[in-house]
Amino acid sequence: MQLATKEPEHRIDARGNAAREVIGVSFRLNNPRQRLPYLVERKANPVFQFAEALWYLAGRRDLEMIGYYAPSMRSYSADGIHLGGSAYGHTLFGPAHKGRSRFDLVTELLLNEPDSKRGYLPVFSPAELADRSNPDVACLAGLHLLPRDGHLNMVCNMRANDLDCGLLSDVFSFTMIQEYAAIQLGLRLGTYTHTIGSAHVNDHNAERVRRVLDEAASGPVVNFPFPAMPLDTAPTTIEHLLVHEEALRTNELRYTAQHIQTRLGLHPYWQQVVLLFELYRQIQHDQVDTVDPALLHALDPGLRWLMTRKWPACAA
Ligand code: 5HM
Repeated sequence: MQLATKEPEHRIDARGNAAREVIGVSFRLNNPRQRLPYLVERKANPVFQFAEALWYLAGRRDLEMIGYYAPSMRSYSADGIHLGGSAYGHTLFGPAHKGRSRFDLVTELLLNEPDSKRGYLPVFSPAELADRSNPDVACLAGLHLLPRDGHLNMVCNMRANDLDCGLLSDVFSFTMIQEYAAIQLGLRLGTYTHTIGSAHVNDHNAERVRRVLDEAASGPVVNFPFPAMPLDTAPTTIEHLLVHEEALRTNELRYTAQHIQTRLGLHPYWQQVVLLFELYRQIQHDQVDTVDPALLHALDPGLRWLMTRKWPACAA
């Protein structure tokens, strides 16, 4: 990050975005579960992070769901209904060969030969370049799953990454996909390696990035342990969660913390996500000045820390 702001290798202006760039950047997370930064200058939005991860895991590409959590994504949709290349879950979990997805093919391969080097999930497709006006060309080239010594390691290859806007949510969602894949393969979570071709910061974000870096460097660093995804997480878990997600997104239902904790039949890990969706429903649909404090109280301390900083109605 420091490189792209203080000592850029290049100045680029692709598609009207003036940016500073460094070519060929990579880093590794030894504990990919610690996927969220706790910084006041770069307020992560856990509601969006979980919504995006679930949208991917469910193989979706509809703007209706993801646009509710990130209205800015509407501008990436060519038809106002679907996302294109950035609907990574649709590419990974949708049918690819005789009704089986890329994810199915790779997990079947790795169950039979864990040492394989072939467990690659390609995402970027050359066909995306055929239309010069395509607003949404996949930034993710592919994800490489490498089971070794009982752990599932993953290498992520990105053709391009916006270090201010894209990186945070990409690392969150891809490590969630990694953890989900580890569970399906009966493995423990290994390392996560992120590689970027064009690592850049848009000029209009450079000042904020400088403030984020100053905060990270000056400390004290706030951190909260992120719990492990339950080992029984399966496609049906994602479907079940998304039934509640939709009911809250469309304002058809409203939940109390107690209802979420006692009536939905969800593991406490996933209850946290429904608590976030209900909080967001209160902010978006009820437009409350202050959210229900019982919901905030029921959140894990790390998620509460982020929500109270991100949303004024949670801080009141
Ligand atoms: O012109 P281009 O298609 O490269 O612009 C896409 C921009 O979105 C780039 O700045 C890219 O780095 C950023 N991006 C990202 O960082 C986009 C997506 C969605 O595919 C992403 N991460 N996941």
